Amino acid sequence: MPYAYDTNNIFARILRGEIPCNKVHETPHSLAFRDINPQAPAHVLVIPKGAYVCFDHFAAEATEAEIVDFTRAVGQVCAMLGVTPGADGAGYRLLANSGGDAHQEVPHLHIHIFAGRPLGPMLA
Ligand code: IU
Repeated sequence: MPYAYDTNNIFARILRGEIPCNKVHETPHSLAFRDINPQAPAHVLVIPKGAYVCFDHFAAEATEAEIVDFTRAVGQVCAMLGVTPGADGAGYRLLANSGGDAHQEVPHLHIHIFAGRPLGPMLA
């Protein structure tokens, strides 16, 4: 089944500049900004600029340039936040809710980066 992308979802509107965001990083194919309802001291969302609903949509249809750019952007944000794993115990968690069972609220692919405190064991 083809993916139906809602061009009026909130992240599409952020990408069009219709709604402001607290930008952390931008690359040719990706944008990173602070989550408005942070669940950790550092909580950043990284989104592709392309119109992809969820992770499997992106994995199936994004160009290799988009995939490389997006992957690198996530890593760059982790480095910018100073949370890459090291001897000090720093680290981060990546999460991409996709679809109803995962409680995806915004139908534009976004990777959550959580960091800045011990995050505890993985939730099911
Ligand atoms: P989810 O993975 O789709 O459930 O997460 C959506 C996230 O988008 C959630 O953490 C919201 O706080 C966040 N968010 C935002 O940062 N800015 C917004 O304008 C809206 C939601 I609406």
